[in-house]
Amino acid sequence: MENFKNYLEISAEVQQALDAGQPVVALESTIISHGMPYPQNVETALNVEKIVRQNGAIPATVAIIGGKLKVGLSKQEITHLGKKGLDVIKASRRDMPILATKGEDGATTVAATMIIAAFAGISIFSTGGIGGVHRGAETTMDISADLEELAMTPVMVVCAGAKSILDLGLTLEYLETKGVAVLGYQTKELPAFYTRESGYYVDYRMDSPAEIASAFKTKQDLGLKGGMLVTNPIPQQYAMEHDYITAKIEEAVKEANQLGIKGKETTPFLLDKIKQITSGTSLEANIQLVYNNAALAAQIAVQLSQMQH
Ligand code: PSU
Ligand code: MN
Repeated sequence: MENFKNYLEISAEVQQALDAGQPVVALESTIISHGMPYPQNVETALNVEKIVRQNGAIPATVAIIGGKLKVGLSKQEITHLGKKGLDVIKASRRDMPILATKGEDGATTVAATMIIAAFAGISIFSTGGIGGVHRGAETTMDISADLEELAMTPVMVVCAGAKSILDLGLTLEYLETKGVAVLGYQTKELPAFYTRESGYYVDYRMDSPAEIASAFKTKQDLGLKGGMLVTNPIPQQYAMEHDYITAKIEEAVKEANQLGIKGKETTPFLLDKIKQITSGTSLEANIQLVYNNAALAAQIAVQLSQMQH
């Protein structure tokens, strides 16, 4: 037991914050290497860290670097992941032991970031969008490992909902089966990443970071395994026009099906395609919602740390 510590490398700043019981927010790195182009990816990742700090918490960007499960990256490490882009292996739960053994780099997905955050003792994690049940999953069985992780690993994930590249209805059904509560921050409607609306509803509307932190604290007290999902709508001024983005997503999904894109390639393919066919306008929305989530996650982490000490 505890052998995972041989693979874990926590930055001095993050370790000090954890030791002192200060709020810490984990951040993922697939979004850096696979989710956005260089140099916007590096710029965004660094700004996200700044926003977490401005809201009273310490940022801990997570990645696998040279086989080490790193918590808290330097600016050089973030730049390295951003420049290397798609050449960094997209690392989910199944990839972690292989990359750690071979001493390779990995950009951690929501699932892998949750695992590493939990190893470090971090319970709040902010990102853009999570993986979910893909459209057509009833035949392809393409269901993101992110959902299984939410079912078993005790980390709260703050996101802007999920893109409608997924089947949002099936994603909610899956989370329900797995016992994962989906909370809406100041909304009853599930946000769909680029838009504040989706036509689906969250399980519970919560109106303050304190309310969200309390719910999570109670889950911890009860010893119930797994995380919680907080969905935070993109700010109105950055939201995209619903019919426009829906049509573009349909186009991307159709092309992925025609090309027979499968497995871990599916999500990055769709993200990239959408970016191309919206000629970059979706990138600005993406960046803004990531900032918005980082601020909320930090505020929740601050509340949670006050409740724990
Ligand atoms: N959805 C997004 N942006 C992303 C991802 C998903 O809108 O960057 C990334 C996240 O890292 C997520 C991963 O954990 O893709 C899910 O991949 P898959 O569907 O292959 O599990
Ligand atoms: Mn998949």
